[in-house]
Amino acid sequence: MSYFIKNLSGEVTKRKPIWFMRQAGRYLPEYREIRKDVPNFLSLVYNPDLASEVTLQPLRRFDLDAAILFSDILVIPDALGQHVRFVKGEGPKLNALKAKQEVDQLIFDGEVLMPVMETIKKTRAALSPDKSLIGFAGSPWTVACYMVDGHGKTDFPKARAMMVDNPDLFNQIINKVKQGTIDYLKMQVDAGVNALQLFDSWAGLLSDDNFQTYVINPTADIVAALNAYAPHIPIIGFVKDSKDYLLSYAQKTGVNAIGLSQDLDLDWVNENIPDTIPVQGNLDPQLLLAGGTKMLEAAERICDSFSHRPHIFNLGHGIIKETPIDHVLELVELIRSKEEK
Ligand code: 1CP
Repeated sequence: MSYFIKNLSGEVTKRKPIWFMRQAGRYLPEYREIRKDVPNFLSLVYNPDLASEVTLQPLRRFDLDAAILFSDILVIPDALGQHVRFVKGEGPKLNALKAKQEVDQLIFDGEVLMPVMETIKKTRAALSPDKSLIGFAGSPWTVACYMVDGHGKTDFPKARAMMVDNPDLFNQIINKVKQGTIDYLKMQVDAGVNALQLFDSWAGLLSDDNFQTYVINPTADIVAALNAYAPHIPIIGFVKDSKDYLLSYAQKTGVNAIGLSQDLDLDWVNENIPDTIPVQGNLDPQLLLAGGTKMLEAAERICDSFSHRPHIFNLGHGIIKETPIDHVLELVELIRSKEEK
């Protein structure tokens, strides 16, 4: 069993598993080289040869324990028939959902996602057995934010308004995303992923009852469905900026491990999240961008604080695209050097 899976299963190991959110992407020149020749982002995601190559790129440079499938959380609206495009410099654009008639027309078509399954098969075949392949999806709340607002880089006012003004319609969207996500993750398991991560990047916009209804409940349903289908596949839940609800999320959703965003104080985590729950994180991506002593000291503190509990080293959010590769090398070297002590 790989060190990554061991830690997700609750074991503490001498070698600390490490991978980075957004480890494939624009900070790597070899990614930019491939990206410049494809007309749009989704045509890269749906090209198994290129997507598999991009998934493997970070593992050629760095001594990482896991590769994360190169795809995006917005393939779910795409497979539901909501047109998704990525505009250069602006990010994702969708035709924002407003009317019930538009929502009624959303029907999940797994065929759209078959190229992603090819990517998983190719990548798994190319990886050595000690390296894990992580599949993923967005959580229904975070994906619904893009479907209702139509773009990112906002705090999703339309989604939050629909949640209040038209809860029936909003629930219909959440349920369609949830069911599509369950089907998609089962397909990923069949294609060969070793673990799954659910990204709830915008969970921090919700509180109290809404956090329970739109973050915890749909996540619990997804986890229950996947556990029934593939009990051996661990699931990591990453809820960003949700400190007040993190323990409740960890206990009520049934995820095997929780991803920690960088706002969480290490002592707070040890005092509030039981040691039996594996954690993943949480170096500030800004420190990786800056590099040097501050980065190394912060990384040491994370390793030391979590040395007694199952822990996977990661960032608190994705790698920033201006990050120098040397900083990533230096960080991985530090984590590896600590194992020899
Ligand atoms: O043209 C490009 O190269 C686009 C940049 C890019 C990349 C590299 C996008 C567009 N998506 C991805 C890949 C991706 N996205 C991965 C796999 C690669 C890896 O991690 O190594 C993953 C796991 C995601 C997940 C994702 N997409 C999230 C959740 C994690 C997070 O960052 O909070 C979200 C919110 C998205 C939406 C999305 N896709 C792309 C962009 C620019 C965005 C954010 C839009 C916004 O709200 O500003």
